[in-house]
This record gives sequence, C-alpha cells and structure tokens, in this order.
Amino acid sequence: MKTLIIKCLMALGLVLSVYSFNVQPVMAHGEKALEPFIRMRTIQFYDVEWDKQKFNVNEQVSVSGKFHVAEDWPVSVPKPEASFLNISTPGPVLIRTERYLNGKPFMNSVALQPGGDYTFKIVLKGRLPGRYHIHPFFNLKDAGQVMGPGVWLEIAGASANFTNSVKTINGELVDMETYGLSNGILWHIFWGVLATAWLLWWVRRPLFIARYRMLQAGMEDELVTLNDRLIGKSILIGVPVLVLAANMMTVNQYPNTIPLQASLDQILPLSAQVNAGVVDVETLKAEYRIPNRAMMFTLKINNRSDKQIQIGEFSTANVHFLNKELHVPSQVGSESMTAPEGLSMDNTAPIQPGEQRTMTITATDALWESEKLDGLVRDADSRIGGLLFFYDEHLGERFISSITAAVIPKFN
Ligand SMILES: [Cu+2]
Repeated sequence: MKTLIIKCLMALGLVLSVYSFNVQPVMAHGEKALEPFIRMRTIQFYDVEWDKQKFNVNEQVSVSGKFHVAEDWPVSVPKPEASFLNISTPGPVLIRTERYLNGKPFMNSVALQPGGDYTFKIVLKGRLPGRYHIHPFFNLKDAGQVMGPGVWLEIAGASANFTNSVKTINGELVDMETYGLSNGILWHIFWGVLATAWLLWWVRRPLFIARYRMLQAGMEDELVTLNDRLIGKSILIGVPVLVLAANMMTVNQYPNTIPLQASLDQILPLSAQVNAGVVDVETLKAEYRIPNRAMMFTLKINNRSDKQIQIGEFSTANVHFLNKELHVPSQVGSESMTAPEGLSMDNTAPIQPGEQRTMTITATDALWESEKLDGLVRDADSRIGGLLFFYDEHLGERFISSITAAVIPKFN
C-alpha cells in the first residue's frame, strides 16, 4: 500500500514537473484567433501612432491612424454595415473620452464602405496604473474583432487619484465613477428580493407530485389559497404602480434627458483619397512557399503618376514587409511585427512615370508562421489581401494600392 502511494506521488510529481517546464508567460490575447483571411481582407490598419506610450493616471493619450476597408471583402463575412471602433484593454485601465472618424466625432457604430479609406482618432485617459498591451480594433457585427497594431502602454501614478467628472446638460458636475451607483444597487436589490420572496412563497410548499395528486383527486380549489390570491393581486397592481411612480419622479427630477443613442453613424470614406488609383496594381498570381515562408506575387503595375516610384512595403494583418533597398520609415511601435528586409523583387529598378511593368515580389519572413497567417492555405477561403506602399525617389510621396489574389500553396 505504502509503495503504491509513493508511486502515485512520484507519477504526480513527474506530471507536475512536465507542466512546470512548459510554463511561459502568455503575451498574446487573441489577436491571432481570427481566420487569416478575415485579418488580411477586412480592415487594414496603417500609419497608426500613439502620441505617447508612458503617461500618468488622469493624463490624456490619443491614438490616431488610418485604415483601408478591403474591396475584396470575404464572401463568408457579413458586410461591415455596423462596425464599432474600440480599444482592446485588459479591463477598465483607460476611459475613452473622444472618438473621431474622418475628423467627425461619432458615438455609435458606423457603416463602412469596402474600398474606402478612413482616418481615425481616439482620445483616452489613464485610469489604472500598470503596463498593458493595447490595440485599436474594429468590432464587426456578426464577424468578430479585427485587431489593429498593438503597443505597450505604461500608466504611472495611483488609481486613487483618478477623476472622471463630466458636466451634464443641466450644468451639474457629476462624478462618473459613482454617479447613480447607489440607485442602481438599490433597484437591483429591490427586484431581487421581491422575485426571491415570490419564488419562496410557492417553493416552501410541497411541489409538483403532491400538487399533481391533489389535482387528480379533484382538489384544485385547495391548491391556491385566499392568501395566495391576495398576494398575487397586490403584486399585479403594486408593481406597475411602483414603476410608473418611480418613472414620474425621475422625469420630474431630470426633465431634460437624451435617450441612449442606437442609430448608425453615417460617415463616408475620404473622398478623393490623395493618390488613389494613381498607381494601378493587378495581381496576376500569388504563391505561398511553405518551407521558405515566402509569399510570391506576380504583379502588373501601371505607374500613372509623374514620379519614378519603387515598392517600399507590403503590409497585411499588421505585419510589415519592408524593402531593405529603400529606407522607408517603419511604423511606430510595430518592431516585433516588421520584417525589415522581408521584401525582395526581381527587378529593383524604379518604375518610370507612365511605365507598365510585370514583376515578381516576394515577402519572406517567419512572421507568416508566428502570426498564424500561413493557415490561409488550409482555409476554405485562401485569398490574401494587403496594402502595397510605393514611394517616389525622395521617399516624399507615397502611393498606396490594395492588392488581392487567390493563393496557391507550394509544399516544397
Ligand atoms: Cu496585444
């Protein structure tokens, strides 16, 4: 017996030690969970910048950037008719105070147009001190969350110093952290007590089988007593009277209120987006070489600008593949998602104004695998999408083209 116990303990110890070898801090929080074709062909964030990444409780911080809504929206994903721009945080560590789309403030969900470009800005305020990974992201109705690039934010200070006061339309200054809290708790407790009491009133008596037998014996009149009826009637009258009276009191106390808004905001994409359509790119072929972790595109490029241009970057699902020949500025805070030498091409000569060229570019990096984008080749929808960034010779002007293609996997 003793040896058996020792054996069991040893086995358990072995199991535990195996687990302890595998313990690693979990850094991700679901960014890669969505299918690759959704992450690459719905909302494509770019130029996302935080005005600061270290700040104090109560201090304002803002994130701004742009996104392109893919033309080649996946057929299995509902159209972005109701999309909500938000910030993903581990709990209420920040509060959102302002939000803009194309410079216009907006409160609700918004309908986005495939093919459109938008600028956004979200203003936040530090609430709980700590170090957090934060992303702007879009909640797409019936599709899920499409993450923007993540950064680490460090909030210093003490949570006790946090203040969140707003002035109401009546000119009253209220503390949003506690406003209406006791009233809310009171009503929850009241309804909870009333409902529990009503349940207990019936449950304390013999229930189903005993009552069923009485019913069978023709004694249904005795099942419901006079007291039962009296209490039932008083609740039937008392509850609506109470609700109406409370409602009247509230209306009297707060005559000017605005209902919670449930409409859709209508904000059109940036109309004549600067440079849109100036550089035409058609994808003739896309191949993914699994052992090399390399995506190869055959592109037909038509440079209709008056500049000589070069491809500087290919980006998809917040991963950036840069052309090392060109020193394009990498996006802020995205070091871990950038392959600085990831983009190569068969013809590095600049594309002349008016030139049409068919060329092959290859985006190679382990990020295809670590960001779980290579799962694309096992999806029922194996199309890829992304943004190509062209630059003129002085890196002064930038032309963006959205590309899309069906991907053919190469297994060796
Ligand atoms: Cu993150």
